[in-house]
Amino acid sequence: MLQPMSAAKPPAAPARALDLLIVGAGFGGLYMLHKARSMGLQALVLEAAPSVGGTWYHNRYPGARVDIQSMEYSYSFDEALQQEWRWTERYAGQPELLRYANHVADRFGLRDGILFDTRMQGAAFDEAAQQWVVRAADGRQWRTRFLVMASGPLSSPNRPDFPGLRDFAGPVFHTADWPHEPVDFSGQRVAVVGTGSSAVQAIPIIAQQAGELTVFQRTAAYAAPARNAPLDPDFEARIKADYANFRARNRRMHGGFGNLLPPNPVSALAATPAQREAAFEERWQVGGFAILGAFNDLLTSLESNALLAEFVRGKIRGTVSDAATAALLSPTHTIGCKRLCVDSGYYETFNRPNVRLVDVSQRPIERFDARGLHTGGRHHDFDALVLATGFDAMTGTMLRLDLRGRAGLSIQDKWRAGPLNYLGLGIAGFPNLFNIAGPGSTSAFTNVIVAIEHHVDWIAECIAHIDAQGHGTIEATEAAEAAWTEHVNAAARRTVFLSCNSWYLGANIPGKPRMFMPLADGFPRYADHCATVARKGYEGFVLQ
Ligand code: N01
Repeated sequence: MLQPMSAAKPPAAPARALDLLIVGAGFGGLYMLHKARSMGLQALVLEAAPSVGGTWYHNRYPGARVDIQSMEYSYSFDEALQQEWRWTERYAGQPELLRYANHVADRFGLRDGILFDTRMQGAAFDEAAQQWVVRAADGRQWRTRFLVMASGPLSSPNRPDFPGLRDFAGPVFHTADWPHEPVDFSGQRVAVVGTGSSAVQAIPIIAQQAGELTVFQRTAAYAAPARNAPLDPDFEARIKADYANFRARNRRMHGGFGNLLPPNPVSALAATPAQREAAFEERWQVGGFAILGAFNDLLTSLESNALLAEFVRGKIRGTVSDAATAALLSPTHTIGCKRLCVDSGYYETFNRPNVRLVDVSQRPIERFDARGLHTGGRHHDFDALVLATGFDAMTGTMLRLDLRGRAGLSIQDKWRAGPLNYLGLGIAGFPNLFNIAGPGSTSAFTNVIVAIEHHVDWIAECIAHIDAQGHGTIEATEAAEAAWTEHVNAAARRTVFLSCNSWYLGANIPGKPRMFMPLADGFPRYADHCATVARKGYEGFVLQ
């Protein structure tokens, strides 16, 4: 239901009218800008940071690296780009990914369409003019027909409200907001809070530098070895010889990647123990997410999932020499329910004499003071603190905005019970607003560049259709939105993803409504669904 509120009156003096205003100059915003320009549309990007790259601009903590192979985690929209760009490693590190984003911005002449250091503060839909009026934090404003949120599903760092944290005398870093100057932990006592994907990558590197490292773990993490290596030139040449088809095959994969080693189409329960062990071991040696494809039901059957979980716990026991530490590092939840981490020497790091693990699962961090923190009846002293505590994922960035749709409906009211949307792309009450890789789409479960390219292409086609038909607005219906929300929930119920507390569910943020946010239905099915909607004249949307 639309809830009329005291409508924020749209400001009267628009600086200029755009076809498209895009929020964010990460991989989503860059491609959206390029696409819009190729269609002759007037587009502008607002970017809060001083440069492009989004996630890869901010997440520059030690060890930051993509967990999908570089040859797959890259744009496919331009043949010359994908042929000419050379990755140096199997899994690109953050500096290389940032160079790639900068290369794309330069290659396609995108910088003059981006306002850097410009944080969007809010936007209101002017119903009479059928335009969005978008405000930046510095007071500048723009009128635009379409508003595209390319602000990323993981772009608002989660900083837990630990009592006394402000009293801590040393430096405090967050993995998602890492300084641009080198951080030197040499000889220092460092504490890391959190053991998700960011921590799992940072911990082995920090441990090599720090005098002492203490890791505060609330939930143990499953990590599969990345087996990162310099990119094999023969492998690269093989893929590039047939890159378009390689990309097309990936778009038919559940996660938009992995066609080199497709999932085994057999249930783990149909295999003998020896066959299972062999299949797990083979994929463990390949590394990365390959292990989740060892059988076809590891993320849908709790029984099959438990077999893989035990296999990985066996690896942890075989790696970590101290039995008590190995036990603490061994997760008990379903594997893959929180995103599987991909590591380079994570468990091995706990064999180092300068690394300690502190369990805060039963007795949480109580308070900080100038010297460190207090938990479990004892004080831990350290010189520097790293928060690897993740993100207010999928909705955090949108909910920090003063975003108002029809009749002044705020996004906070609209999403009070969770991020209602249709196809992940549109929101009833918020006409002409599109969301790239947000809740309700397969974003979090997909090679995100595949997800981004798909969304950008769909949005571009949709705008072309609207313009060709002479319409002014497109808006999801509440009925379509309700049906889509049920579709997203039903897809999650067919998996193991509801069996643990994860950011997919909003469970990592105190007070956040519990709603399973990404679509666990697989990218090909989702893309087919979006294509069908378009083919049927944008069924579920109202075009006026
Ligand atoms: O964040 P997380 P992340 N007290 O939410 C703990 C992507 N990514 O930045 O599990 C104590 O996973 C929290 O504990 P718990 C990827 O999609 C990709 O690591 O909530 N601990 C958890 O251990 C990933 O899933 C890459 O019990 C607290 C940790 O902090 C997503 O980003 C690399 C706490 C947060 O883990 C997020 O990953 C990095 C508290 N109050 C990230 N609050 C690659 O491509 C939170 N924690 C490889």
